[in-house]
Order: sequence, then structure tokens, then C-alpha cells
Amino acid sequence: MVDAGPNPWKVALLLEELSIPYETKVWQTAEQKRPPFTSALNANGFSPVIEDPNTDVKIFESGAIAEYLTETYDTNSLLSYGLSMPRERAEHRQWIFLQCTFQGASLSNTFYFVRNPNQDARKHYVEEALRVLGVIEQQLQDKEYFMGSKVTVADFFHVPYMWSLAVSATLFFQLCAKANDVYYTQADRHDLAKGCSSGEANYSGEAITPGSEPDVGAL
Ligand SMILES: N[C@@H](CCC(=O)N[C@@H](CS)C(=O)NCC(=O)O)C(=O)O
Repeated sequence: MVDAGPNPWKVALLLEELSIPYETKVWQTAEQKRPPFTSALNANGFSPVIEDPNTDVKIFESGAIAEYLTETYDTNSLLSYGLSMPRERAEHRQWIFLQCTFQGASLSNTFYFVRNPNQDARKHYVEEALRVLGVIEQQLQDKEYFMGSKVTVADFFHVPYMWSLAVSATLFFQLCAKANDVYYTQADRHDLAKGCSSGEANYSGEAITPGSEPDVGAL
């Protein structure tokens, strides 16, 4: 976990409630942004991360950790729902995803700008988008898809946002160039899914023109 912030506590609460023994390692925020944290634990440079010696599983992102912990250790469905209750299982997950993607993200960003009122929001978000794209690019550097040679939900989930980058091309040309390298060529080459061609058709009005990018770093 990191020295401050709510996300690691979500995992600590689950570990406590499920009576899973654990050891905690605290990292300073700056330490999380460089190896060995980024090379061994989370290339994205955030906490929480768990390492489970029982299974050798190592994962980041609190939502993914919650799913892993409940599927592996909540066998009596104390805090979650098993496969025998598909409706509750799915509905329960939607609230976890809402927390991770909307509640957590919007409150974090609100706190950030309340604490740093003079920060340029546009610059902040562009830089963060570039950073995250860099993490994705690194993950895909030596493999066809997020999980290696198998196309999965993770690939499908990332692709439509790359299309929407093309729509905002004026601001995000540089991002689009990366998206182009990482995604468009892959989708073309591997015929990722029927959905790709229909999605690309929707966004085809905005051509990506590498070489005419503004300097996003200067924004
Ligand atoms: N989406 C991530 C968010 C993780 C996150 O924001 N972690 C914070 C601690 S609460 C962190 O590591 N902050 C370090 C930083 O801001 O650089 C998750 O749910 O695990």
C-alpha cells in the first residue's frame, strides 16, 4: 500500500473481514513511480497491489483484487455472491465497478484540484492520459494482446476509447499516434472482432495524420 490514500484500505478491509492473514508493505508515493515497484509490482505506479503466496498471483487495481480475493477466499459468500446467484453476483459487481471508475476517480480528481487550485486541469489530464497510454504501450510491447496471444475482454474494453481519441484529434494527436501504433494496426492485422470494423466506421471521419501533431507536452 501507499503512505496515503483510500484505495489500499479497501483491500485491507476485505482481508480483515475474510480473516485472510496478510503482511503489509508501505511504499512512499515517489517510490511507487520507479523500479522495483513499477518493474515488479505495478507498471502503472499505484497502490494497492497484492501478492498471494498461496497461488503466486500478483495483481493491481483494487477492483480486480476484490474479485480475486472473493472468488478465491470468500467460499462461503460472506461478502459476495457465488455462481449460484448470478443476478446478485452481477449486480454486486456493478457497484464495485461504479466505485472504482466513478466514485473513486471523481472524488480523487476533486480532492486533487481542491488541494491544488492553481493547477492547470487540461495540462494535468493530458499528461495523465499520455502517462497511462505509455503504461499500456509498454504492456503490449512484446505481446499481441494484453494477456499475450489470446484476445480477451481487456482488449475489447481498451479499443473503443482509442477510437474516441481519434474524434478529439485536435487535442490528442499525439495520443492518437500512439493509439494508432498500438491498436489500429493490431486490429487490422488480427481482425480483432466484427465490432472493430463497425466501430472504426463510426469514427472514420477523423483521420489520424502522424507528423502533424501539436506538442502536447507544451500544453
Ligand atoms: N484505480 C486504482 C486507484 C489506485 C490509487 O489511486 N491509489 C493511490 C492510493 S489511494 C495511489 O497509489 N496514489 C499514488 C499517486 O497518486 O501517485 C485502484 O482502484 O486500485
